[in-house]
Amino acid sequence: MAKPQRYRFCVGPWNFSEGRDPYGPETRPSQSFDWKLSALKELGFDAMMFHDDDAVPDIESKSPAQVQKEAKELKRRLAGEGIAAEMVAPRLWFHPDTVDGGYTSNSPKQRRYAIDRSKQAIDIANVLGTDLLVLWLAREGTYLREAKSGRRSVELLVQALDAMLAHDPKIRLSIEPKPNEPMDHAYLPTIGHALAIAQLTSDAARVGCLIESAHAILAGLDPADEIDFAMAFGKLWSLHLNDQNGLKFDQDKPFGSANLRVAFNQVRALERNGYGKRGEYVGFDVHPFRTTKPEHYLRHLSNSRDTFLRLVEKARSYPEKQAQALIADRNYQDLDQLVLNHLMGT
Ligand code: GLO
Ligand code: MG
Repeated sequence: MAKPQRYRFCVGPWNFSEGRDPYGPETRPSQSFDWKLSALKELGFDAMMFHDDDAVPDIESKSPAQVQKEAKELKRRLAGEGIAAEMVAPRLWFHPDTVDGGYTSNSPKQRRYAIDRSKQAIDIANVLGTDLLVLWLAREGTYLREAKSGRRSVELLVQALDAMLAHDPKIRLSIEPKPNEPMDHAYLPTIGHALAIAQLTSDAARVGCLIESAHAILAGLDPADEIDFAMAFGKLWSLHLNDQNGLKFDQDKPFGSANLRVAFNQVRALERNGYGKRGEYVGFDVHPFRTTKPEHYLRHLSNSRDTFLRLVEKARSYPEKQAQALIADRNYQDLDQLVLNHLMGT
């Protein structure tokens, strides 16, 4: 039998967040990058995920030479701590030139900005020793249908992806779809859309995806099915596990917090597809609840990992034979209860 997978974990600096929401300010002090890095290490996580401006703060005001220099310094720091960089993601939703989206902006100048910034993020990824560029296409959509052409937007997205693929023959692009927020509708709302657009690019083999549990749930989909779908194509290169209580704002709750059974099924899907065997990390895109006190700053991270590992045990001890007998008998009634009993530990 194949050896069971030992998972490796990562989070990003933005997951140590301060509690600000559209209705109120921070509830915890912000922490320095050094603090976050040592917290991540203390927790026993293996890697950090980076936005381009997490890697090089105030990136917009710095020359390409300065950006390279600071990326190299960061690489040395990470190597010294034994922490890997899992991916780099261009932050294409903050700058004034991305107010109408990045790659699908109606302004040619703004589209150029988005592509140039993405190429620079690829250069940073190279310095940090990762071949993974994550694209959360935050504002690639519309607030109103008539503002952009959906067809033209697909073409613009393909042009942008092609420009990134041409910039570096080794880089892999991992699209992180989300159906809404901040936009009314996004152009690539699901994994199916991400993998379909890959086929229109100049090198489909280097365009894959990142699944975030909450984003799948916001699209009305089961994240476990999204995992199976992406992995049937060999295209799940990164993962943002978290949880989401239905069709609300993006909640980024701890993994398993809203629906333990949905979390269990995601872990089962990862296990049956061998996630991690090709070096993929399990990321948690989770945030502390706004009420979380500073002294409990890290609990959402350790709790998410604990739940994940408990569910790995549950997936490995699942009564497969009994389940198969019930499936053969089309006794889904008792199959349902078998799963609940297994999760409840009876
Ligand atoms: C927001 C996204 C966001 C991305 C991150 C990395 O909904 O989940 O947190 O994962 O910017 O690209
Ligand atoms: Mg995410």
